[in-house]
Amino acid sequence: MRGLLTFLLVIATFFVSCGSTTAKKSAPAEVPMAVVVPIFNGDSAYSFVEKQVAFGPRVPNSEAHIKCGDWLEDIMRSYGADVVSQRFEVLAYNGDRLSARNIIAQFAPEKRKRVLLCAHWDTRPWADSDPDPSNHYKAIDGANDGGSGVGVLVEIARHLAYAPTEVGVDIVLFDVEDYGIHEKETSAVENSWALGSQYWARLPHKSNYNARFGILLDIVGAPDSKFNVEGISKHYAENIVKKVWAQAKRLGYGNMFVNEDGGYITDDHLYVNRFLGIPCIDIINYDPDSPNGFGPYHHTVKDNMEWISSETLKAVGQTVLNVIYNEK
Ligand code: AHN
Ligand code: ZN
Repeated sequence: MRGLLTFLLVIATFFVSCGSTTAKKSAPAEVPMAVVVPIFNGDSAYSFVEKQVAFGPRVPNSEAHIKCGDWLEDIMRSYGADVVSQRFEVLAYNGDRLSARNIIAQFAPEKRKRVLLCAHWDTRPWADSDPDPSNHYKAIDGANDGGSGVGVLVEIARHLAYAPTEVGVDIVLFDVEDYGIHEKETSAVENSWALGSQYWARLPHKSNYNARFGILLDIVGAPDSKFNVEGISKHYAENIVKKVWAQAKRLGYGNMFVNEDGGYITDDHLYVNRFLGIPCIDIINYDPDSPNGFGPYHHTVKDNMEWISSETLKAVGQTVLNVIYNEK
């Protein structure tokens, strides 16, 4: 009897200990897998800005505009995007009839969970803020205003080609953002800015298009840039501002992405929020306390490659990469 009891006890202990050992082994890991985020190359982004500027000012109806649009479609395709362009005619505030093209580069279009990244690729036809009046009707290079946001997005696309994100990504390059009312003219036309995004937000490339959130990049290339929290972004998408600013801080860019209110800018994200209801923020170098809000080069003939810093492009690009690769 005693012998049997001891035997049963030994057997029981064996099973219990086995059981617990097995349970320990198969328990799910407590620490989540770290996400591998590609390293954004600021020099590569810089070269994509340079490339755009080399076409000349990308003013709608110009040869440079057509050529740059073709290049953007080609390079996005070369990175594996499913590219669809929206071609349309639009009437500017001054009666100019413009041939416009929104370029939509879809990565993993079959995925339901999506993130929208956007920038405008056209450039302003007039340097109407230039200190020299003889420049007020000259076109600008738009290295920073236009070129920088697109340069960052092309560099992001280069990474999406070989390192897919968990969510699908749509890179939308808006046309005719910068054909708004000339500073020295008066016009009763409302909403003269951001005509391409107004078109797309009313009639997206896919019916029932949706994305969890959007990030617009505008004027993101100047050295020593500061990105305040833009008002429309905070109004419609404060949690996205927080998500993006937190990533920037983690990466050591907290001095650039500051938690200060930065005024309200009528930009492409307004219509994405208003017409599509997709919470969309604007990362834009605008400081209401500085002499003209934007930098001294803004809408002048000085908006050229001299105002582009690969360090700033890197800070913005790495931040956005970290956001999209962490999205589940
Ligand atoms: C305003 O100046 C009110 N909106 C123009 C936003 C803009 C122009 N972004 C780039 N260029
Ligand atoms: Zn502009």
